[in-house]
Amino acid sequence: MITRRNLIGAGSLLGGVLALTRGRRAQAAPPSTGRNYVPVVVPDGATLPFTMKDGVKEFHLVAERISHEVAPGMTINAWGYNGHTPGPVIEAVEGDRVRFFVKNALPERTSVHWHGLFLPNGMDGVAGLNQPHIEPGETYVYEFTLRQHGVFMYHPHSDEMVQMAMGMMGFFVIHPKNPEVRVDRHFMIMLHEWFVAPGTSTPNPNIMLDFNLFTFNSRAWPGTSSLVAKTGDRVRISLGNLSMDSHPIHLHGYAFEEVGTEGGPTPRSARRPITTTDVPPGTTRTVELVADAPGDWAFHCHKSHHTMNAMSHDVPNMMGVKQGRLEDKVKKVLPGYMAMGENGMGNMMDMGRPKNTLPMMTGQGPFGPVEMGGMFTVVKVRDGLTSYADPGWYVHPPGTVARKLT
Ligand SMILES: [Cu+2]
Repeated sequence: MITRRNLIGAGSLLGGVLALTRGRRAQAAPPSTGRNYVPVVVPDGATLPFTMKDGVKEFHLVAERISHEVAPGMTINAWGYNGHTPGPVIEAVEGDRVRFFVKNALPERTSVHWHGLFLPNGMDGVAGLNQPHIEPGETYVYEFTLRQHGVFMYHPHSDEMVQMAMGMMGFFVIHPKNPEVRVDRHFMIMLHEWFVAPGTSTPNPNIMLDFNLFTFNSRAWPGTSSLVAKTGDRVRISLGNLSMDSHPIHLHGYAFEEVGTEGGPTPRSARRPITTTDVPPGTTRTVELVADAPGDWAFHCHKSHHTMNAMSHDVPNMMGVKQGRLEDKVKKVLPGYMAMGENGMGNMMDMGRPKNTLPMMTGQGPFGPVEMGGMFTVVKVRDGLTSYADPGWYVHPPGTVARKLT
């Protein structure tokens, strides 16, 4: 069977000439304010450096194949930008004139769409519609003025089904020229879902529904870094989604307000306290809270299969079924067979599994196995921090931990 997957890694290396993107030239660049903002924090990721040239912020993006560690024990053949999936976060300020040099080092053509940005039509990046495709080996330049602020994204608009499934996407943060509030910590988390068949290492872009790997910044628990804040910090968390499903992201111990989407800031009159924000495909959601409750607070997608790593979804449902020695008998005819436990699956994670495949539910906490995977991390809030390095597990005040009675 011929599938799109067969094409991954098999593209032709067409030579190309440097071409400039067509489009109207915008008006002269305003004087740049440079870096007068609190930079975002990208757990397990990076921000994109820039250089100033005649009042324009210049950025370089290279679309390329990368080897990416999802968590210790699992590395995949992904596609991304500048060695990263998701690509590095672009940070700039409302009013900036920006110029992007995009080099295509992929085996197939690409383009970059600036998702949510107000810009000249010829800079919008839909290959074929707004510009020619960027062929392998070519470099294109995009240039425009940032006329808004908020949390936006960038991604290919050329064979985007394959390229996004392989990990090509990133945030584009435009800080306000005149910020309303000062934020102490602004975390960026790109949500994504993949299908990597157990025992293999190349994502399959053909999958439409049954994904088996769910990630925060292309990392799966227990490979996700904690989000660390000091008690009293004003914390912002931006979530972005270019996957095939919505992801309702939930924080324990707090209520937060949604302060912005990929369309811009949410008016104050429209904000309400919530504990879960649904992030549909093609959107960003930015939530804000004051970190006034110390502890280790779980932060995760609330679709329960999205906080698990790969499994065989074909296992029969054996909940409550007395299985006796059935599994041994079935294994004689089906050597790979593993029955679902009759009391659940929580104690089954020590069993063998294919190479380069994470345990389905894993991670150790201070009280035992956490039994999570995928889109899961921990917001760690502590009094009197002098550094935002991971502070380790929370030490609970005496008498504040649930205890065994009988
Ligand atoms: Cu989800």
